[in-house]
Amino acid sequence: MNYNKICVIGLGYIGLPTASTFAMHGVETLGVDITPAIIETLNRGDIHIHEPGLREAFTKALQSEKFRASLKPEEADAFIIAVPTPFKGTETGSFNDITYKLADMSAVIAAAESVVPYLRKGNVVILESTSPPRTTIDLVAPILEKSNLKAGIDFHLCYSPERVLPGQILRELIENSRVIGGVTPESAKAGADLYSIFVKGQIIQTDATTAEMVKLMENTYRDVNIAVANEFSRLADKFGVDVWEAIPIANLHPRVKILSPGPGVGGHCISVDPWFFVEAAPELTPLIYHSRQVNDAQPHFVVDVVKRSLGSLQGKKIAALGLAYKPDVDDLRESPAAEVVHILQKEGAQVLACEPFKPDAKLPGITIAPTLDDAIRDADAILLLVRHTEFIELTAETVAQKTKARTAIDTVNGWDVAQWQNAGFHLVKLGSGKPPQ
Ligand code: SAJ
Repeated sequence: MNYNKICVIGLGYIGLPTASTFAMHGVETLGVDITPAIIETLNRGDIHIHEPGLREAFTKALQSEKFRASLKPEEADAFIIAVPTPFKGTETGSFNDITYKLADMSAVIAAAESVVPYLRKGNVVILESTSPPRTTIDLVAPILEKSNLKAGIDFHLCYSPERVLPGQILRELIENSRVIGGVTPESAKAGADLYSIFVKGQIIQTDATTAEMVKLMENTYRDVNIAVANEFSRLADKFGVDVWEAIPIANLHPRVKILSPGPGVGGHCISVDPWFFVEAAPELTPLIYHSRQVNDAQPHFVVDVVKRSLGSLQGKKIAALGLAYKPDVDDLRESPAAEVVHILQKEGAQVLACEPFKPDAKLPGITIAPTLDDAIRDADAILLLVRHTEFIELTAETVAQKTKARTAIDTVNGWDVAQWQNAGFHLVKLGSGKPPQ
């Protein structure tokens, strides 16, 4: 199929890099978003998100005169829907003794509805948003069919998940393998033709529900793996074993790949997606459910370690290093580090946080110090929550000169115990087999 013009609906972390990449590859691309401020920003040549390489890619897309941004779709050869699918704020479902979160599909519904007036025979529509199984067939197809065109007959419909890692989106969009699930094999083929414009990795064609499951399986597998790593770290503390030594040894086994323990699992993907399976079939997913519970409980576990390290939290001043959901990104969504800070404060501690990637972030109830030095100066303890390179490269001697704290708690294996002890710190490391008494 020939693609002269496409419409990308949703210009966030995935939509904007995807639209820019298509435009850079010579396809006339209309980027659509419902937020006027985003459209204004883009049309004046600026971008609203931080992602390495995105500014350069977007500038190239603009210079090629192939990219425009608008509040409304237009007729096009293909429509790509890349809008968020978070979970609903307060509404939950329940089954037996478990309560689970529900996917909020309102943005997908609105995006599909916005395409209806512009849908023509022979078009291709692709859903990229992470979605519960059968969303493409049961939710999106009926909406698009309000156009009086039939999915798989008059127009092609596919599900193709994004699988890129924040921080490496531009490179991974092109190099990663891509799965395209069609409502018919012809739809999958049409979707594969579209992405082959820039994808250099393998393009695998399958059916839409398989593609939806593949995406959820990938992130669920990672969540379950991290949950077991977190349990291993608790067990290691109990048995006097250093989990940071034990995991790399176990991983020497050719068929074992245990991920790293930490303060919990955050972000808008891994901490969210497993719930889509639980919501779809709570009776079939006890392991997935309990893994979510383990990872969600990890911030409480960290607070308990801090409490035991300091005797009590009441009135204690704690410098929390890192608020992002993972190392070297500025994304604070669903961050376990922020959750740790909230719980510490609830238990009476006074926390000053430091987030070098977003020093001016506004998180309700959390005070962010302008600099690392300000955060640690008067602290009773320093708590390392995110493995940002800048924190890992700190030397204990330098820190010792800038703070009155002599207790440090490392939840991510960022610091060397001997080095910090030599500089006069009592360093407690999560999972090191030497938990505070
Ligand atoms: N984490 C650990 N231990 C680890 C690895 C991660 O505690 O060993 C934590 C991180 O600190 C973070 C969370 O897990 O809080 C998630 O981080 P991540 O790097 O595992 O994943 P994301 O959410 O940034 O991106 C994932 C990726 N999925 C997989 O690697 C299977 C990415 O490829 C997907 O595109 C993305 O989800 C998505 O959008 O679904």
